[in-house]
Amino acid sequence: MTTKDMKEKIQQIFKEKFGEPGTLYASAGRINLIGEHTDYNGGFVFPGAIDKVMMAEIRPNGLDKVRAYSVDLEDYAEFGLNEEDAPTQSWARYIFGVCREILKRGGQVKPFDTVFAGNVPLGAGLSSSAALESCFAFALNDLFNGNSIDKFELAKIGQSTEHNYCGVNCGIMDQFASVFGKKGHLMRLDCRSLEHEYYPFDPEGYKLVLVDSRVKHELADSPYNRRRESCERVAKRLGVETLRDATMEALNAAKSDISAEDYFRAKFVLEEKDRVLAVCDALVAGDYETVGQKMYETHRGLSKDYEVSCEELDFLNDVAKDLGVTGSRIMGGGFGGCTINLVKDELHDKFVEEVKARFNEKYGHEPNIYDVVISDGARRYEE
Ligand code: GAF
Repeated sequence: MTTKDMKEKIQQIFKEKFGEPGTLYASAGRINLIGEHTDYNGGFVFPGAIDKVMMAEIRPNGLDKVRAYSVDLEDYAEFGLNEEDAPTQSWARYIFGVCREILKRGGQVKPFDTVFAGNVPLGAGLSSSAALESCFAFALNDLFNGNSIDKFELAKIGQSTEHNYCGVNCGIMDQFASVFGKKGHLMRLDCRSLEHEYYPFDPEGYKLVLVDSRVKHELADSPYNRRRESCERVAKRLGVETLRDATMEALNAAKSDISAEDYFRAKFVLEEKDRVLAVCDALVAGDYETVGQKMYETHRGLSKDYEVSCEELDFLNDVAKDLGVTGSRIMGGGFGGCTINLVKDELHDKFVEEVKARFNEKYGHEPNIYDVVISDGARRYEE
């Protein structure tokens, strides 16, 4: 659905259910050019917000409960704002979690009515959940707190919602990208200090293409949390706070004390940390061949050492390589979802056609293809 159609649908349903109009807010899904599973290790990532959003219309209702309607799921929930009022529907827990995390920080939230929807594909690794959290964190800050909560804290409110209400022990990348996203720019984010630098991204002669395997990835209760535990065990063994401060020499010296599995997890993270920095230099130099080569290296590491790929994603990566695509890799947490591909303009149409046909032949359905437009993050939606 286009964002404009979605907005109209939300407004129509809000009017039917709750009467007087509220205020519209939106926040974006994200891509990540490179730097996967580095965020919770204190490393670097290179994300940007995209033109697919979660959008909500919201109005304080003067009642003692929040009334929320999900357009996409056609489901309604009501809940109070105390800890014991947690709703049962998992989608409503994202909204409840954001309210609770604001209240825990001494902020204000009063009951409200809301209708929301999204065109960020669910389970595709584009962070629809972070977009939802960031949309509500931004909105409730605007409506009830005079925007006194800074944007760093808004991103942390989304992240804590995942940890405390949704069972995903994620890093900060997705929420940060969704809150801080800037049109036409990727950002290099240091996940330890949260220092970030915007990089204009409009690679002349290339396109970014997402190929969605349609294998649904679900991070809650998934091996995602176990990957993080592996990293934390190794960091502890090496006597550092996070793997950001570890070196390959130290890891190799401790190899005999670490399980083979944990060793390969940590090895991937240390290599990925260096790859992000190499990609930043390559981007500044306009050297997209190096960017692409690093993307392939990331895919190999995520598949063989970090083991967060699946057959379909490896197949997509092989097809990209075979067709001469400059760079291709799994994007996001893994276990399904999309590959991100850096494709020369002249190869774009052939790539899309071939990847659809070959995937269809093998798996009996075509992958979804999304062209990427780097856009703004959380905002009042006034377009
Ligand atoms: C998911 C998580 F939510 C992020 O924090 C990050 O770890 C990512 O997987 C992998 O880079 O999107």
